[in-house]
Amino acid sequence: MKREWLNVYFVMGSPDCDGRDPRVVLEEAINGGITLFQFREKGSGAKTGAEKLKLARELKAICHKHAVPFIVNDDFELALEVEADGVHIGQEDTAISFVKERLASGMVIGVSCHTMEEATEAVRTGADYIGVGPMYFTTTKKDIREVKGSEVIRQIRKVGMTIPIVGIGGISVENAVEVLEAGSDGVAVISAISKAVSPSFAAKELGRIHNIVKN
Ligand code: TZP
Ligand code: MG
Repeated sequence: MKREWLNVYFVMGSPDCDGRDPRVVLEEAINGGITLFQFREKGSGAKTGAEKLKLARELKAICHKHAVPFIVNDDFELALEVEADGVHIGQEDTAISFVKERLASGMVIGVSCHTMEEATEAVRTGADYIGVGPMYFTTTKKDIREVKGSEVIRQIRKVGMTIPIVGIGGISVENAVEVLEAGSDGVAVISAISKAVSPSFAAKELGRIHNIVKN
C-alpha cells in the first residue's frame, strides 16, 4: 500500500448515513477527494448476509471506478469474496496472524491500536498500517476505549516507529490538524463525512487541511 492512501480515509456503512443512500454518500465523498474507503457495516440496522454482500460489491465497484482502494472491516471472508484491496481488524477481532495466512497476496491489513504496546505488536505481526484511537470522544462507536487524544501517536513516532498511521475517533475539520501534527499520515472519519450536509465538501476540507499540514 501507499502511505498516501491514508490521507483522507473514509469509513462507512449504511447505518452511518442517516437514511441517505450509502452509494450516493460514497460517490460524493469520492468527488471530494477521499483517498481510501473502508466498508464497516455495523450498528443498529446493519445489513447482513446476502444484502451485506450486495452492498459491499456495489461500494467496491464505485471505489474502483474512481481508483479509490476498498477495505473491508473485520470480515476477511467477505474481503476475499469481493476481492477487496484489504481488511481492517480490531484488537477484539480475529488474530492478525490467522487473517494474514488467509488473505490473497497483496491484500493490505490494517489493525486498530490504542496503546504503544498494541502498536508494537501490530508491527511485529506484519500490519501494513495501524489505526490509532479514539482520538476524541465519539458516539459513532459504542464500545470505544479510553480517549487519549493524539498523545499515543506522538509516543509511537517518538520511539521511531515508521509504520503508516491513521488517527480515528471524533475527528473533524476542527481537530484534524492536531492529529496530523502528532505524526499521523492521515485521518480516518465516519460521521464527519457520512453525516455532513455535503460529504463532498467535508472530504475536500479534510484534504485541504492534510495538504496544509503535510506540504
Ligand atoms: N474506531 C475507533 S473510534 C471509531 C472507530 C470505528 C468511530 C469513528 O467514528 P467518528 O464518527 O469518525 O467519530
Ligand atoms: Mg472491528
